[in-house]
Amino acid sequence: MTPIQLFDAASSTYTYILVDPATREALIIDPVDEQLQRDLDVLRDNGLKLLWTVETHAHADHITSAGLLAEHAGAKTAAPDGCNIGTVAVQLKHGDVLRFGSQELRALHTPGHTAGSMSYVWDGNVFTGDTLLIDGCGRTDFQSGSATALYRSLNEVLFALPDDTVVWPGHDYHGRSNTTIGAQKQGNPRIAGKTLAEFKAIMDELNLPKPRRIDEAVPANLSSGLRQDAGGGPAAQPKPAVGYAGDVSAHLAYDWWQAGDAVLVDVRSDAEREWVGFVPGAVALAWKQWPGMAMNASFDEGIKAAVPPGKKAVLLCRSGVRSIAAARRATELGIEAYNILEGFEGDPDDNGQRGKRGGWRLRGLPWRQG
Ligand SMILES: N[C@@H](CCC(=O)N[C@@H](CS)C(=O)NCC(=O)O)C(=O)O
Ligand SMILES: [Fe+2]
Repeated sequence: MTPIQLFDAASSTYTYILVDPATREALIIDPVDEQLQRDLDVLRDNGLKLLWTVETHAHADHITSAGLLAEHAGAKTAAPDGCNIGTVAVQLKHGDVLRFGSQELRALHTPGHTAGSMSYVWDGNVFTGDTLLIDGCGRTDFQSGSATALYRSLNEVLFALPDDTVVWPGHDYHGRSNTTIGAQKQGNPRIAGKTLAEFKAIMDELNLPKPRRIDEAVPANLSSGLRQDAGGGPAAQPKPAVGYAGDVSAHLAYDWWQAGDAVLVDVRSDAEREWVGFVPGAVALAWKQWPGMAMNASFDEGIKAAVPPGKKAVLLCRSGVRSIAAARRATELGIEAYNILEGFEGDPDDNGQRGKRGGWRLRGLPWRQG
């Protein structure tokens, strides 16, 4: 079987969608935030249900859309255990298997580009991230990189796969799509036939410029690409957004609601409203339900019934992420839908605790508990 290979030209990143043909269940490897809409379109056009997002490592050159895909498509997130991506549902160890339909994706720990980097084997294919590139390999000069570890991962892990295994790299900077293990064993100019000392010398002399977006990308990728820009008082104007009407502060949303211009829709789960607190008078319409956080199949019907023509919808969730997904969906249904910034509980502070940095509750707007 062959994966769907997608390309982000700005970072030369390949994203892969793997499909189980019988069930249409799918998995995505290394999705890029700026390509979220493209990837959602591919999923919809092919009738796919996304079960997993998988990272090969914490990227330095682009931001993942894993967190957003979890919100928009209901996928679960997975990443290598050694990459410090604390937000994922599953921390993968060497040999772990992810299942979609009757398909299996097997994780191989291949450190070197970064200490946590993994490659993934699926049905005669291997997705090598930045461990093995076509006639190249990932750099080892930052982010816990090690030429010695990479030499071992290439020779002992990847080159131990059958020669006809198709190699799908994490990047290509010259427009090439794939190669095979046999071809790279034979002809990869950095590694084929090289001693460890020769390989280390080659890697030492690469002198590549630092990736342009490294300072922004690495921290964002450690939380699955979900960046929360907290702070800022009551905003007077909605901020324009892509795919929905805009972002509004909690105060502006409250003013519109009180004036009768907007319907306030709380898209958190029943459990969150019950235990954390709720806004009296808001429409309760979960985007996903606990336990399991499965998508609410009656969201479309519920939002159409809740928001009469001519009124705006202002959508509230815990932190302002699910409400973006819900606002995009409501927009597709023809509703003028806004996301409420910071959500009910706000952003985590330096101790990872919510409730102390922004949010409906902290900003003094009405709510109740129990
Ligand atoms: N120029 C690119 C970065 C290119 C780069 O450093 N790529 C990394 C992967 S994240 C690499 O390992 N490159 C190996 C190579 O080019 O040989 C950018 O600014 O984003
Ligand atoms: Fe990389």
